[in-house]
Amino acid sequence: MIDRRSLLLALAAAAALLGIGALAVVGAGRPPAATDLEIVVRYSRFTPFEIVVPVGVPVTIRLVNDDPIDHEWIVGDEAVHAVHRVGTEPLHPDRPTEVVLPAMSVATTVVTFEEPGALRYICHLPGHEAYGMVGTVRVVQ
Ligand SMILES: [Cu+2]
Repeated sequence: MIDRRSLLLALAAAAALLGIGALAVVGAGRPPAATDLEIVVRYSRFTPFEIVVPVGVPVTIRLVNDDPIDHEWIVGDEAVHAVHRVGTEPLHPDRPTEVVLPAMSVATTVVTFEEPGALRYICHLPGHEAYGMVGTVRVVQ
């Protein structure tokens, strides 16, 4: 019979192998740039946490909040996020890059990313960014 310590060691080894496997898959190449995609919020996380989009083309993003609490999806550069971290706007006006996501709701936005590079999408409701509600948009040629 296998003792508890051996079992834990075996589980740790299996987890390490799975981690290496996941990294290998990520390293195998990014998905192609998409103009129509979906981001799901569940347990205060964005899935996927990285999207790849083409520069200069309208991108339709369906935002699905599967949580029983409100969230928001704000995409931009560091300057945009710096403002929102201290922002006092209770509700954002209609901007394609700033979407309010009430509990258990779906919203669709269309954004044209004008420059190649990396932006982030973050939920700036109190504590959510620190918890990990952060993702990356890679805008590619
Ligand atoms: Cu949130």
